[in-house]
Amino acid sequence: MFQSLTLLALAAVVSAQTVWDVTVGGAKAGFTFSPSSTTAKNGDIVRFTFAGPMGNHTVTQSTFAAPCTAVDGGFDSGYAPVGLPAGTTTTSQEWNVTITDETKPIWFYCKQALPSPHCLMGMVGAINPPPSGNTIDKFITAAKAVTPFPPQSAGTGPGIAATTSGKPTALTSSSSDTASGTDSATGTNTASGSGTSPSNTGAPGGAAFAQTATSGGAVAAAVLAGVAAFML
Ligand SMILES: [Cu+2]
Repeated sequence: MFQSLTLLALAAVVSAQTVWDVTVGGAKAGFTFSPSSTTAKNGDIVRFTFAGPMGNHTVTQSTFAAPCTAVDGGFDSGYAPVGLPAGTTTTSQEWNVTITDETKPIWFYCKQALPSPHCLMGMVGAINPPPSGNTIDKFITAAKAVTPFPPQSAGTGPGIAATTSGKPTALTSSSSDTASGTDSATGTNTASGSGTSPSNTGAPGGAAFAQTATSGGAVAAAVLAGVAAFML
């Protein structure tokens, strides 16, 4: 146990990869991405958690000019049902976007049309939007002004300025290994609302290591020193 946590800590230190959490829908957030705007560097992961129940949303890449239309070559999570339609799993799902060009704004929306188009309710978001000009606030306003809701198609992928993890995956105990590594590296579990996943409960050490991912070289060095001491 300790050794695997140590390896995870080392991986976090070496990659310096940051995971940014965005909640998709859910009881608290409603028809929104929360937060709606994220700033992320190349190699960083934006982890979308389809929170439920209930909801059935998408994360679909669009453009500033056409907020509610899938852009050619853009990413598309596809629908991630959480308790909706009835009978589907009520387990939250997660889906990762990895940034490949931090200089380009990434605009996205939810293409769900029921009970009424989520995009027109302002269910849109951005990664690395400019602080002035085409801002996230203007994007949200533009989405709400789209009329009529355009016909929807699947994104053709793989993503513009980003790549994805494939299809959304349910947060289950059997699939927690990878997530566990990510969680330990970033310490963003509490913010994501996924605290019930097994990956969080088994690793009191994870919280300690989490700080190494965000607080810089001194702590990283301390961890390495600790590892060295452990190996002696
Ligand atoms: Cu939606």
